[in-house]
Amino acid sequence: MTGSAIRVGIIMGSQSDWPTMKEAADILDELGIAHEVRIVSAHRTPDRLWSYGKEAAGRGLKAIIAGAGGAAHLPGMMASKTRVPVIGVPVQTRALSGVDSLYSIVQMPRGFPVATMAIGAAGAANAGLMAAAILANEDASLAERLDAWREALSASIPDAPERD
Ligand code: RP5
Repeated sequence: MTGSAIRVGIIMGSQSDWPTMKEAADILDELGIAHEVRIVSAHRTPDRLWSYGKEAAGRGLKAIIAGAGGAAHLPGMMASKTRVPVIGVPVQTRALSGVDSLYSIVQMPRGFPVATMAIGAAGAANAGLMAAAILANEDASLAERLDAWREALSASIPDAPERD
């Protein structure tokens, strides 16, 4: 979803992160939250990272979802450049299963927090929901949609497991 009132930025270090980060975009689509999706790499495009962070608040972004894998400095570097809340998604890697990504993102020094999600697809989906929760504080209509989304999820859980 794109448009003039973009409220959430989804950024990722590489095209290879997209299958994971799509989970966040799908949640934002489901909840009707205008967002943009960009490749911004801490290592490969540092100038792009800097200008994105510098302009984020002025552009009206309310949350930034940042996903990266391996030496995943993107969320932390973005948090250092903007006061817009940054939600970090550790992308699952082949070599170390995403533990490297998680540790790179979660261990921020005092002063520059990153809200770190779980490794992989569940973390990306939860990042979308976390951004929605932040926005819902100031948006009654979105709050209703988010409550309904949560109720539907609860209703989809059976009382007991199927036994074979
Ligand atoms: C990181 O390196 C990206 O976030 C990605 O998860 C990882 C591997 O990137 P590619 O080599 O697949 O482009 O910067």
